[in-house]
Amino acid sequence: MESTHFSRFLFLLLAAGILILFACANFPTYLPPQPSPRLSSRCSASSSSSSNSSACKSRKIAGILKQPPNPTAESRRLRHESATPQHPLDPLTIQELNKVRHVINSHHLFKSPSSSAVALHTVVLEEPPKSAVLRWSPGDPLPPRKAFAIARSGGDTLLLSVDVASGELKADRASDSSPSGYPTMTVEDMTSATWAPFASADFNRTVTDRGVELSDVACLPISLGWFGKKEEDRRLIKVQCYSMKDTVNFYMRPIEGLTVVVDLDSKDVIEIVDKGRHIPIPNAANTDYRYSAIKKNQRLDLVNPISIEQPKGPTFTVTGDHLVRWANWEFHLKPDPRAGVIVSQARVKDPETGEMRSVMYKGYTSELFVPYMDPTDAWYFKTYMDAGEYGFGLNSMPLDPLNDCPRNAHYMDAVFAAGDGTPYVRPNMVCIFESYGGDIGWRHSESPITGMGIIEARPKVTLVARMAASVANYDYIIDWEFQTDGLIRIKVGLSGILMVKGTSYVNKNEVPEDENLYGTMLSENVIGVIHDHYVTFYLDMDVDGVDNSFVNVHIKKEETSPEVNSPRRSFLKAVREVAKTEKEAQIKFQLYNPSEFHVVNPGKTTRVGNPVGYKVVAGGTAASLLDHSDPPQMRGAFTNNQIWVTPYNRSEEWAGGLFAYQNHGEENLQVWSDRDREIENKDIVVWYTMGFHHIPCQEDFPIMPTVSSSFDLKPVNFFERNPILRIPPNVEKDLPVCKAAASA
Ligand SMILES: *[C@@H]1O[C@H](CO)[C@@H](O)[C@H](O)[C@H]1NC(C)=O
Ligand SMILES: *[C@@H]1O[C@H](CO)[C@@H](O)[C@H](O)[C@H]1NC(C)=O
Ligand SMILES: *[C@@H]1O[C@H](CO)[C@@H](O)[C@H](O)[C@H]1NC(C)=O
Ligand SMILES: [Cu+2]
Repeated sequence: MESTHFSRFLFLLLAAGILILFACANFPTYLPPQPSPRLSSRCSASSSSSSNSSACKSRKIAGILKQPPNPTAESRRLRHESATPQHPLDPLTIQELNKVRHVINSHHLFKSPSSSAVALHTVVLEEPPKSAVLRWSPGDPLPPRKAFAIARSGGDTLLLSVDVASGELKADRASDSSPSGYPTMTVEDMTSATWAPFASADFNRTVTDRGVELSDVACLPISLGWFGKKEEDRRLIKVQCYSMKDTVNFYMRPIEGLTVVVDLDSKDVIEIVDKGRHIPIPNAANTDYRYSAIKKNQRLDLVNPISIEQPKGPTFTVTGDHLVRWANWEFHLKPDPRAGVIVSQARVKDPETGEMRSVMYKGYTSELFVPYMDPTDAWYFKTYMDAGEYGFGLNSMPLDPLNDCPRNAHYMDAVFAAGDGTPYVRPNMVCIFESYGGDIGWRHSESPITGMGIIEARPKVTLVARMAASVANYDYIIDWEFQTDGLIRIKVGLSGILMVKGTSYVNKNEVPEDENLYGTMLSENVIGVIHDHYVTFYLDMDVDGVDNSFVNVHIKKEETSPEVNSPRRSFLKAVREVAKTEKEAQIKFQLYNPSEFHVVNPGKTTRVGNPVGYKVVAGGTAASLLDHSDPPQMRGAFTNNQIWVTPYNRSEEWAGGLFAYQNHGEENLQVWSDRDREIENKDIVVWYTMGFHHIPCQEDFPIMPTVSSSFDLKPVNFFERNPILRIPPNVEKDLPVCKAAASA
């Protein structure tokens, strides 16, 4: 019985880690598009009166792939094992990670016979200095390859820099630079934490007293933030458990009020609190979300199958696994265990000169902050930082072809290091695809009054790079979408499963008027607790060069002056104010005192004299309303403004601090920005926070339909004119005829 329990549960957790590493091979390996002419004509309109859906399908696959679409696990492994870096920013390869692991393990710092094995919380490329990357061009030798690692050994946290070629290792004690906090948990930390409670007879007894068989218990590792003395000087975690009897969706069956405090280093159970004995465990009915579990006669077939066809194959190429070129864009894309994905050196082609012009040096999800709004014992500490505490990339699972990404997608694997430094492959972590949702790129038609008969319209096709993280219950989808008109849209989708609270109530009408549920009744005995989500992006903008300025373009009402002699009493004008120092760029959005936020290159102007720029355009968002002295908000202080601008500094990458875990809030974006350094005509970094207030509703049960929001980086006087003026319209003859099988 025990072994069933552990194996079932281990699978859930290690799905995040090691077990499936080489096991998931059912996906195509990408190669640059070289459509075979013979095959591609089979489904083109001119000769395809006999085409049918299967003809389209076989052609399309042939257009994307040169190699068989299903590499074996073995061929995937061999490909990664022989990979060599091609670009200064390419992630560490399997060979490099093995070398680094060997250097660390054989270093005298970690070889003391008494010390327990060193745990590696991070092993990633230490990116070369920005100037070296900017100087590099294809064909040049790569700058020296280095690894940055965070190691814990004997209770100390060390920052390591390892030169891959020479094996030279430099170490710094983390406490010298960061007063508090611990590194991102390893997958092994999370796994061992969920095992730890079972070492306690008291825990076992409490669970069985609640009527749950030990073989049905699934536990989650919950970061506990920092609230004072209790969370200081030792690395801790709180473990809460669920019943997975009769459902895979154990999140809907909380053993409410049971919290086990575990020491993450020793794995000792420190405290067991059970304040929920009177609360029943919610029923399993209607909680399963798997299609295979839906009875055949209850399945909903609402829409016909759909996909997009690319008769000439995809337009993009991926060189050396990470350099993406599409239409007028070029950028470097790589998975990262903490950030998820990192987009670097995004450059767009100027249609007038053909020159590739720099837009952004580096962009990624720097931190997430998810505070729950329930101050009671089993909930107050739930104030997650999913990147710094859990690893946004570590928790990104393989994408599901056809459903997570369309059929024309290319997949990129991640190579990460486990807690002992062993490299592993996370297949299909990122997908890249061209997207056409039927939108319009630009259009105009002339009314018949003119007699001109003009109708001009262009389709909008974009390129999307996508990842999806499943941080325990919750799923985050991050899209970087590039448009041919120069716009970059960064989109966040929330889906997955709510973290719910058990209650003895089965209906709202039983709840006394003065009782606060801290959320919404979603089902019998289930409350969806109110919470926020904040996602903070690091955007090192290099608009047409490294030195940029941040301009607040105030939109102000002006009263018409009498000299103008106009019947109008007021109008709007744009007042440009260049931010000289960081504090002038701490931005809170205001609907009745609006601004545009431009990043300009003051050294470059257009033909008619405007500074070239990109603007940050907010989408739907939310601001944190928590008290600034509330401990979670002190740690999450990077959400105190929606936009910040800091001078580029290699040590300032993670908005919640390098060591976000149990950090006291003394090292984060707020603290850096309050130094009020100069930012005018300098290499600057823009930080944008997108927020959501989430008041759960019944539709979120048992799994949430995706909610999304986005923001844009949009060219503003960057180009001399509409950069896609000269693109062609779609015409029927270029497109395949794919009839539904039934009507063929
Ligand atoms: C559809 O195309 C396939 C492949 O070309 C062919 O084998 C099949 O007979 C066609 N079916 C119909 C209904 O045309
Ligand atoms: C608690 O239960 C688990 C699972 O049945 C078992 O493996 C473990 O030994 C038990 N712990 C104690 C202290 O009895
Ligand atoms: C760079 O950042 C670190 C960490 O915030 C800080 O100690 C250092 O003073 C910064 N350097 C400059 C030049 O601002
Ligand atoms: Cu939510």
